Amino acid sequence: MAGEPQADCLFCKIVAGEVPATVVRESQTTVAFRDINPQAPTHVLVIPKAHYPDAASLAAAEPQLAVDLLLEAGEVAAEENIVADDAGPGTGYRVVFNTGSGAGQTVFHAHAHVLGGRGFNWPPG
Ligand code: IU
Repeated sequence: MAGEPQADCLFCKIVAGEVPATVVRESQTTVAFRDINPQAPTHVLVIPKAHYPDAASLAAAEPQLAVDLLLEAGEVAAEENIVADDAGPGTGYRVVFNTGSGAGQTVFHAHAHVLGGRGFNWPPG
């Protein structure tokens, strides 16, 4: 059934506590943890507890959960002091949903990368 845990999914195992992760935030519907291979001083993954293979299928099935994910990404950025605004020296941050292997997706459980703490180029590589 859509959203149910998948036995072979690494991120479902992190949600279940079967695989360790450095969790920085948890809500009723989401978990945020540090990426094991960080690409920036702050590199946190925000995932829905429910299993969907990518961001689009998540948004189509449970729009409010997709909103929860984005709100949590913003909370992570605030906690990590990477929000650039008049109130602080943050660097600004990037929220990335790699979708499909050609775009760099390697784990097929929806996740937002929250990256910050350094400058970024555009277009992305
Ligand atoms: P991607 O967008 O699917 O490529 O992102 C998957 C991320 O999951 C990637 O940045 C990995 O470093 C990260 N990751 C992790 O944090 N913990 C793990 O045990 C594994 C991958 I495997």
